[in-house]
Amino acid sequence: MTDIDLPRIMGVVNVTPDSLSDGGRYHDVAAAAAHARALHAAGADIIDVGGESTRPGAARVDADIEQSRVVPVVAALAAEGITVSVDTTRAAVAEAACDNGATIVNDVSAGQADPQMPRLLARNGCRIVLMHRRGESSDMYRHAHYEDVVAEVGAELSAQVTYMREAGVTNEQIIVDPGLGFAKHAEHNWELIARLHELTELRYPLLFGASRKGFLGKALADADGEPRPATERDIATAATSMLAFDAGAWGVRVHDVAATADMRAVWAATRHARRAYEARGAAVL
Ligand code: PMM
Repeated sequence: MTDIDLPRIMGVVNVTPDSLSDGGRYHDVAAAAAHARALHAAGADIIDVGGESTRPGAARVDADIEQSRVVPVVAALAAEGITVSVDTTRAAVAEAACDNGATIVNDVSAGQADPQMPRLLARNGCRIVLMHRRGESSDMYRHAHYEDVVAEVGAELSAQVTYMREAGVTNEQIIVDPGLGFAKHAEHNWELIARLHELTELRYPLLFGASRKGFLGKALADADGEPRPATERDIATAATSMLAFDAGAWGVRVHDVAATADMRAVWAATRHARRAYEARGAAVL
């Protein structure tokens, strides 16, 4: 079945020694590029290349180290016709990646970390993922206090959209992301999932990333309360991604692309059947 408006699968490639679930595995260019090709072959529409870990408590790496990790991988993949996003909060890294073929900048600070980011994007026309977070990775749980997490995430994303628009970034460039796990405790993540459709009212494409995150480990804890390890959270991840598709997400950012692609095939077939049924119903009426 071909369906041009299927939600996208963004496959994660962390070229870092210390990311949450795959740190260290793809720490050189050849290994990272090979992994990215495998994800693309498994059904990823976009490959998200990151060179700096964003896990809670992670220390920052130097900009030139980050750039030297991501740019060769971005260049290799883009040269093969693969759509590439670069997971960075730094305008210099984003610029180098876009100059080497990346077409999306995935900024987990939503443009807050680097004042040069909005102007760069206004100039080079790359799409931008504005992800919600509060504080930096090193201190984000201090800011995990919400009266109404969905309303506050929506309002804070809207403010970042305005900030970008004022610098000349166009509506068409913007993608928003609720930032599961970033300055959010488990109950906040679950409420965001339960009410995700409310964020589609922002009228920007919505990216959703629950892949292998800690709140899934907690939900899958064993009888002693020991959280499920990160690499054993992919079935739960696919379940959350399916909920995101149903809520109208534009795409999901995941580590296990093969499982997500299978899930998407099931979801698309079901949607096709629902639409066919509705069309039949309309004809009868
Ligand atoms: N999560 C991580 C990193 N980058 N980007 C977006 N847009 N959304 C996310 O939820 C997100 C992200 C952290 O996960 P990882 O360390 O497993 O890549």
